[in-house]
Amino acid sequence: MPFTIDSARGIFPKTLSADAVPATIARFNQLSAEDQLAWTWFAYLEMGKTITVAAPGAASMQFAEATLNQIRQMTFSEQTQVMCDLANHADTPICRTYATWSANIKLGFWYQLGQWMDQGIVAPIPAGYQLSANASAVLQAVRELDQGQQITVLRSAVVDMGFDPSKLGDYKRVTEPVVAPKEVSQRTQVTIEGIDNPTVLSYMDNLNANDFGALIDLFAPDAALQPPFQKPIVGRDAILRFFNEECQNLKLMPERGVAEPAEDGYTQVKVTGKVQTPWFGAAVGMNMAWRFLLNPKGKIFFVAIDLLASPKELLNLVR
Ligand code: ECH
Ligand code: GLY
Ligand code: GLY
Repeated sequence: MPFTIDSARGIFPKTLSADAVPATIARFNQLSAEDQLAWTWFAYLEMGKTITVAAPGAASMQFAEATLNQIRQMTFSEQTQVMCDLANHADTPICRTYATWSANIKLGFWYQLGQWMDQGIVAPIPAGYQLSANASAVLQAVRELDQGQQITVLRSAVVDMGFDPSKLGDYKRVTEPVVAPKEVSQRTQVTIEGIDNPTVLSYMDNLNANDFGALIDLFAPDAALQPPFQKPIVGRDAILRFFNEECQNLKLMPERGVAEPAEDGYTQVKVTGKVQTPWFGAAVGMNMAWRFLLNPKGKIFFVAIDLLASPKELLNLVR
């Protein structure tokens, strides 16, 4: 039987992804809006003791600027209301605007609010705020995660706030402009122990070079890409849009891998290594796996990107 996207998702089933991340997010989502905001504040402060956010590029701020200035003019109680509305997914103009933004713009927006909270320009979390017992337990849970897992929980807390985009109807997505691919002279080439497959190597190099045009050419027309803890994104148009909107300036540092024949002339490849996000740079190396299924023409039919349960998983290349 030929591969389907559904059956492809099951390649390398012994890969252990960080299930603690969706589990922690589910517990976070059960908290009240007040607790969610305070929880995020405490988690962010604690994380800040060991890692600092690299200042986001100016580009992401300009799209949120009007909303940020609007919030800046408000009274503390109005500001607190806006932040609670965002956590509550309320139907308000600001929550609707927020829903149109790309993940990176949402992160930049909260990064700015966090700085303003620090400076006393935006309503702080009240001094002496007592987290509920549940929220304290979720804070303890996040302390036990590795840094890559912690920033994944925080990212998802931010991305899921605001009005539900699927209820917006027709709308224009607000995203940062696409960066130009790196000059050929600025490009780097990965080497992966155990892997010489040209498609896999080009995937890494083109993503590192922000060359999404060359990258998408490596995919079959009916391909799918599955980001960590998400459903597959299906078809080249949707995958290219995802690359343009969410994948600029990532740094992929694959280390080792295994390639072997699969059914019907397909090839399955598993690679493990580290990934850095521009938000934290070299301060956080996320432990990742890529599980590729290449069709007989050598095009990517499926690739899953997994956040691994532990560094030990970097050495797990078994089927
Ligand atoms: C404050 C209190 C009030 C409430 C809130 C606050 C602000 C919170 C802030 C949080 C900032 C969080 C940040 C998180 C960034 C995380 C980034 C991550 C990136 C992961 C990327 C990966 C990429 C993998 C991929 C690969 C591929 O091969 C294909 C593409 C792709 C405190 C004010 C809310 C400010 C900045 C986790 C893993 C490798 C799948 C993308
Ligand atoms: N964390 C996966 C992504 O950047 O979409
Ligand atoms: N969406 C890009 C990043 O989080 O690194």
